[in-house]
Amino acid sequence: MSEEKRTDLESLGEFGTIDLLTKNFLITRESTAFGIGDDAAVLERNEEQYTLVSTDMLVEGVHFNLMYVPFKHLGYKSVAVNVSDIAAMNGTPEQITVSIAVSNRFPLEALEELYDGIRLACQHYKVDLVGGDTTSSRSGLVISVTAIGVVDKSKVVYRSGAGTNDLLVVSGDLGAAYVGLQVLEREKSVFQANPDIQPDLDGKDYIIQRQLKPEARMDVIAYLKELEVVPTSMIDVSDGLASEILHLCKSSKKGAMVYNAKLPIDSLTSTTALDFNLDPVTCVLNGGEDYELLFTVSQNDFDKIKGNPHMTIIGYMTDASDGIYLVDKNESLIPLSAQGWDHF
Ligand code: TPP
Repeated sequence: MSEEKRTDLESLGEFGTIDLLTKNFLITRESTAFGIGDDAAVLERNEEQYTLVSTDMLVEGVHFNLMYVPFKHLGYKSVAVNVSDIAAMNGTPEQITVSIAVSNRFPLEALEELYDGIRLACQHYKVDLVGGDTTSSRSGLVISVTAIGVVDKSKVVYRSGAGTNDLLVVSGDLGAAYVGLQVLEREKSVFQANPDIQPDLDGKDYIIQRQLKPEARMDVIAYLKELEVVPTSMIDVSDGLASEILHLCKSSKKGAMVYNAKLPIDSLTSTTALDFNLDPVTCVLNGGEDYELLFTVSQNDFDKIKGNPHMTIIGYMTDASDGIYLVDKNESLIPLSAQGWDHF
């Protein structure tokens, strides 16, 4: 590689880099129903069902800091974030493979704890561990999980199906994981000095829990099924709400109107954000790691969704030409841009 041909990864960003690296790969097999560009790949399985495949990697120093992340939680989280991608396709996870690159600075006991967490998540999400790889690392710990799932062909949900006027809905509450991370980062010197102290900070447990032990919202997939609602589009919220809304709009070729006042924020998230001089809405839009589901439903489903304690209508989809806006408390329109988590 010559010196003149260097392109800066930071200027491309995570998604620009993926687009560039994969642009020359064509889909050649009929069994590939959908390849790169959604939460999971979609593969032919039988007449009624697709197989879903998704991979996510957790890297020490990038995704976690072992000063305050217990190995058991790390194992659980590495499975949960992958199951979340299967959920985002309206699917059911069935199997995982786990690959780790590990330095010999870790004792076997630490890895046993990691796998305890993986096993707990396997039990919770009813998935089987069916393979993987173990190798050494000269630097940090890397955990790569692949999740395999199944979905009825008539029920698969892509990012691209949102229609104009569809309602924009999000599960649970947002911003907690990011604010939890701020608390853990602030307290990390305490954990470093006292390895016996576990992160469990008085009164701040909920947000700490959301950072250390996120759950994939398989329960929301079940609620939607009970309500007989099939979303028109869906994505999980890993990089921050703003980034995910932009993904849905881009894939569906739509605009959106999102109401700040409707964003679901837990009161502990708000008060702790303010303690850090952070705007809670900014934590929601740009924080990340909530692993909630963001989806669109037809206006006809309004009565089924409205008032449901597990989901909140935060706006609606518009034509692409109308743009993507946040409506603030003074009814001003602010163009939505993603300043969320980007790996480069
Ligand atoms: N630094 C540390 C030490 N810990 C953290 N939890 C973060 C930063 C915050 N963080 C790590 S990954 C991430 C965020 C906000 C975004 C989600 O991860 P990604 O791998 O992009 O998930 P994907 O979109 O691939 O599902």
